[in-house]
Amino acid sequence: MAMNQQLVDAFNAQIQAEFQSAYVYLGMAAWFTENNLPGFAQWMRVQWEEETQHAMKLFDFLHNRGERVMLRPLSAPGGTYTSALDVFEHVHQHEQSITSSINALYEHALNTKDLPSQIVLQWFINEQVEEEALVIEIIERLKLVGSDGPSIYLLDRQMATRPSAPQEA
Ligand code: OFO
Repeated sequence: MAMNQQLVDAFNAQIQAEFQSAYVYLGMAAWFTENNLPGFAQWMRVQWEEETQHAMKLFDFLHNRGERVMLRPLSAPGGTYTSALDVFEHVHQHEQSITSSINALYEHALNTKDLPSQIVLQWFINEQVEEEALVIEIIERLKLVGSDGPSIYLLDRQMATRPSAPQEA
């Protein structure tokens, strides 16, 4: 069954938002590399991969529904941060805005009674809960270690152990 055109447009906007997230996190990976925190940089590269997979999940969904993917331009990610904590506070804000856009998209799918869209978006709703919780946990750890060099070093080594994004997003 064909999708409502406004819903298709909103999916395309979400594809852009997911690619934009990937780009923002890649910018943060560069910042961490430049600031001698390779473990955090690795964590951000995995996040970049995950966001790309999120975009592709929506991309494939539109195609499977016989709809058109319309890729939109991305903007340059911000690039100046004052600390690892500052970076993760930006991540938290960013994820909160993504959560709002996913929730709005889900409401749109409900209003148009599009059941397959509702199902694919339920996966994203759960994912956002997990992502926000993970980011808050990192923020709390960063607050705990403060500016203690040896603790930041250990945390950086721990961040490096984040496994690559699973292929099945
Ligand atoms: Fe960071 O989350 Fe995508 O959806």
